Amino acid sequence: MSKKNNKLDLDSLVQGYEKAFPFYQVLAPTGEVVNTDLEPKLSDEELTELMRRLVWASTYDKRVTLLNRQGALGNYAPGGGQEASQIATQYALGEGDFFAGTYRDLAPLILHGLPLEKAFLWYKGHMKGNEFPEDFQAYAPQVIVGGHITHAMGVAFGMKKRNKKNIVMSLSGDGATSQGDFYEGINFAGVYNVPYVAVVQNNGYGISVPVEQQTHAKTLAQKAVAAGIPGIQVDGMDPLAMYAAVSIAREHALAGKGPVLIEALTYRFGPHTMSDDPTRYRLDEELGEWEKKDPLVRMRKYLEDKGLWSEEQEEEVVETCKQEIKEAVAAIGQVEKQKVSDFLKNMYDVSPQNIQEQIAEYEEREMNDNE
Ligand SMILES: Cc1ncc(C[n+]2csc(CCOP(=O)(O)OP(=O)(O)O)c2C)c(N)n1
Repeated sequence: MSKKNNKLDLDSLVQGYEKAFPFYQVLAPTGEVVNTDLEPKLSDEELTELMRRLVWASTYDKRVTLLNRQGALGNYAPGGGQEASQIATQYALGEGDFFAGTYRDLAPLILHGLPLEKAFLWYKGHMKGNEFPEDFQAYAPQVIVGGHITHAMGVAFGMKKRNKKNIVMSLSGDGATSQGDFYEGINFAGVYNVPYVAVVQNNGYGISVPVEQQTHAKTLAQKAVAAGIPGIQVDGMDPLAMYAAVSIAREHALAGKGPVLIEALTYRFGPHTMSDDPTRYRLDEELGEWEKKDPLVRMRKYLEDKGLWSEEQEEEVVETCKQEIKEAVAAIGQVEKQKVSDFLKNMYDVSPQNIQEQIAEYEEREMNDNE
């Protein structure tokens, strides 16, 4: 007897998923507005301020890359190319909103209020780089991939319980969506309907692993379906689209309607970190195609057409940023060197035997170093 029961077309079910996740864009790479409905209603001053921040972040990225190569700072994960998904998203937050990003998201963390010296100490692995002012609404940069999604959801849960009129926004990479913490975080956020906006910066790679080798899903936005929350896919090279997406998601969350997942399609122009060589896994042509979508180029064009941006304004931001960095580098030069023994002492309230031995060993070395 043959078994015939082929009424269910499973393939077409899967093909339907991606159609449900349209791609939102406001500014085309040429700087033209392609979606007036989504164009954010920002004043001339607010638009100019957004551009200032994009230029500041791009300058910061180039300067810190250079300082790293000169050995003046610790390791660095460049953000160039991702300015729209990092900076325009943070710009959409309100007073008192909480920011949770990764090792790549230091520029938006600084624009959220972290002093530059703290960021530089963090790169150098100094404990003081993790000591934040008590009222600062942000976590230290997360290095455990996906680890901060559950933490961010927890803060949002607390905000809801305390009836705060604020949201939490996390920035993560595509790699984070391959982690259990990501699913647990968005699932719990959905169950408890918390004010949380999870922005996934899909830059195409988790170090050298392309997204297609991380998941069979055609979009990362569709991962929201399993949690029963809205998921949207946005042009992550478009500052206005990213600003609009986070603003809309924020309003949704503040109206008590719960979390939103935003997938930003973006690209990192540089290496994963300064110890990575992207030419070993990416083609120059691919980089060239993404460079044509540069968020700063299209935002500059948009503002120039409105008479709101000039070369002089740009130069002023670049010089200010360089000066701020120079001063911060000088300031951290005055900070006492991080002792490894203090690091070890910070791990446990009561150190186990093996850690005590290591503390003693390092204390002896540090004493000898001082002699
Ligand atoms: C749990 C965990 N596994 C592995 C690593 C090593 N690691 C550091 S960054 C990275 C890739 C992360 O990629 P993605 O989330 O896409 O972020 P991106 O670096 O592209 O911003 C990996 C695997 C880690 N830090 N944490």
